[in-house]
Amino acid sequence: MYRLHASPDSASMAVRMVLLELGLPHELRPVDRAGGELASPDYRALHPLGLIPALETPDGTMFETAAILLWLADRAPQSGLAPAPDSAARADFLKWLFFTSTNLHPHLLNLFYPDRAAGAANAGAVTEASRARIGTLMAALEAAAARGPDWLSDRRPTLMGYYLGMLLRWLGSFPPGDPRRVELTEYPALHRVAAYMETRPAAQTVAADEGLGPLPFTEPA
Ligand SMILES: N[C@@H](CCC(=O)N[C@@H](CS)C(=O)NCC(=O)O)C(=O)O
Repeated sequence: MYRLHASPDSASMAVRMVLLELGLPHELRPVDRAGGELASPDYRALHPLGLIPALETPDGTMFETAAILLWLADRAPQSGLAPAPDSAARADFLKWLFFTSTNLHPHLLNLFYPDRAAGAANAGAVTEASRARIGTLMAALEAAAARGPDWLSDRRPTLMGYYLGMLLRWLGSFPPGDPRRVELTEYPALHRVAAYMETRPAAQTVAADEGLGPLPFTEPA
């Protein structure tokens, strides 16, 4: 049995969707963010930085969203959520998974917490720099998606589809006119992937439970 430490509309969303997609029994453990639980010694024992998600597994506690997703997919090779370690597509898949987790995800977090990178006085500069970088990253990801790789399909579920769907949701969640906002319609291949992924029962279940709206990836509520 897995135990997922989670909070609505946070990075636990992708892990939760993949657990559901794989039909893996799991228990949700809501984190009391407002109550300061992330800073508590008990939570820091699960995640040294006090971040969501953390997943308790029979092999120990895991953190880092991409690592958790990859670990889950690798343990269910029949699911096809990710190319198997010995498949020809693995190299391409891995490089784009790490590209996403080490570039897009952190720059996106800078848009939400711009004071953390260089202090409150530099928050504006951090926001501007990260938003510009996100434009470059999105263009590269769009080109990768447009090549139609099996690991980022608009016809079947993939690990990358869930991970990117979540990140695209957040990029599209800023109000119209907000310079941080990303218009997903400007990235048609990624839009097609997100539009397919949000129809998956796993995505719909989490969206309903976490109040993310009927189109959680392409039209964030
Ligand atoms: N690199 C981490 C980032 C996790 C992360 O930043 N989680 C956010 C929620 S989406 C969080 O816990 N924020 C609470 C905080 O920063 O205080 C991962 O991929 O798991």
